[in-house]
Amino acid sequence: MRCGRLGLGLGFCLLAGVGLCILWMYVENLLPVSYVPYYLPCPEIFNMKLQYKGEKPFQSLAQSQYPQPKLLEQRPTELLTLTPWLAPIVSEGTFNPELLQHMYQPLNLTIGLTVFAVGKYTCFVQRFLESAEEFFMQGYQVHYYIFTDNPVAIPHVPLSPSRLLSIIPIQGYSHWEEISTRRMETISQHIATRAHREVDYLFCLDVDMVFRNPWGAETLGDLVAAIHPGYYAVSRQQFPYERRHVSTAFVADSEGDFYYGGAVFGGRVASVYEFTRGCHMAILADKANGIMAAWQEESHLNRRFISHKPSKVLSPEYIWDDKKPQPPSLKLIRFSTLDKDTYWLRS
Ligand code: 48C
Repeated sequence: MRCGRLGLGLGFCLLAGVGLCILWMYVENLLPVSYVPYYLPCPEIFNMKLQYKGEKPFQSLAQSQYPQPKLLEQRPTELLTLTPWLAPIVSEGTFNPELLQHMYQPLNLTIGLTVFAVGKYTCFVQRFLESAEEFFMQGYQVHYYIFTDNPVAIPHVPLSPSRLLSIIPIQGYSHWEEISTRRMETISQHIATRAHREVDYLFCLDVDMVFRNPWGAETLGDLVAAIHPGYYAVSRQQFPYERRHVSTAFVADSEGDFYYGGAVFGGRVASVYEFTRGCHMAILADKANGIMAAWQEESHLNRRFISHKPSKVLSPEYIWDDKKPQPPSLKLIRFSTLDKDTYWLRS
C-alpha cells in the first residue's frame, strides 16, 4: 500500500517537472531577454564550431583598378607610412624602438632567420652572421638556419647567449636561378618539419647582404614584405613583374602595389609557411609548363603579395643596394647588399 502511494507521488512529481520545463521553454521564448545565468557564456557558444578560414586570396581588383600607392607620395623627404590596405610602412622615424622593445621583450619570442649559402655564396656567411649578431633582433632569442651544399665551408662565428645556429645540408644545383628558386620549397618544408616548433617569427634573407644598423621588433608582423630599392620611385607599369600570361606569376599592367624584393620577407611562422608553400606550388606549375618566371622566385613572391597582401611593409632601408646613393627619404639603412662581383659568383 505504502509503495503504491510512493509510486503515485513520484509519478506526479515527474509529470509536474516535465510540465514546468515545457511551460518554461514556451514562456522563455516569449521573454524579451533570456535568463541564462550571467556567468555562463551564452548557449550558442557551446555549439559554435570555429570555421577555419580557408585560403581566401584577395580577389584581384583588376576589373576595378585602384591607384598605385607611391612611397614618395607625401613629400620628397617623407615616405608614405600606411598602405591603402592599412598595413604600416616601416622606416626610421615612424616608430619608437624603446617602446616596441618594452612591448615585445616580455613575450619571450624566438625569431628564426633562414639564409641559403650554396656554392660560392658560402663566402658571405661570416660577414652576414657577424653583422646579424651585432644588429639583428638584439635582446631576442634568435635561431639561424643556414642551408648549404657544403657544411664544412660554413665558418664558426661566436654567437651571443640565447642565439642558436643550425647548418642544414641541402642539394646544390648547377644554375644559380635554380638555387634561388628552390628556396621557397626548402623553407616551406623546413617550417613544416621543424621550424614551426622552434620559432615564433621567421625572416628569410639573402646571404650576400649585411646588417648595418639595428633591425628590431618594428619588423615583426603577420606577413612582412620589403620594398625593392630599385623600383620604389617608378610606376607599376615599369615594375619587372612577369608579364607573360602563361606564367602563374603573371601580373597585368593595371595590377600591383609596391615591387617587393625577394631578398627579404617574413612574418609569423604559420603565415610564412602558407606564403612559401603557395609560391612553391606556383613555381611547380610553371616548371610543368617549361617556364621560369622573369626574376625566379621574386616574381612569384610579388605575384602572391598582390593577392595576399602583406600586413607590414618594410621600406628600402631594410633591403638597400649600396651601389645606389642614399636618398634623404631613407634615413637609416639597416640591411644592404655587399658590393660583389656577380659574374664570378654565378660563373
Ligand atoms: O646561395 C646561393 N648560391 C647561388 O649560387 C645563388 C644564390 N644563392 C642564394 O640565393 C643566396 O642566399 C643569395 O643571396 C640568394 C639569391 N640572391 C642573389 O643571388 C642576389 N642577392 C640577387
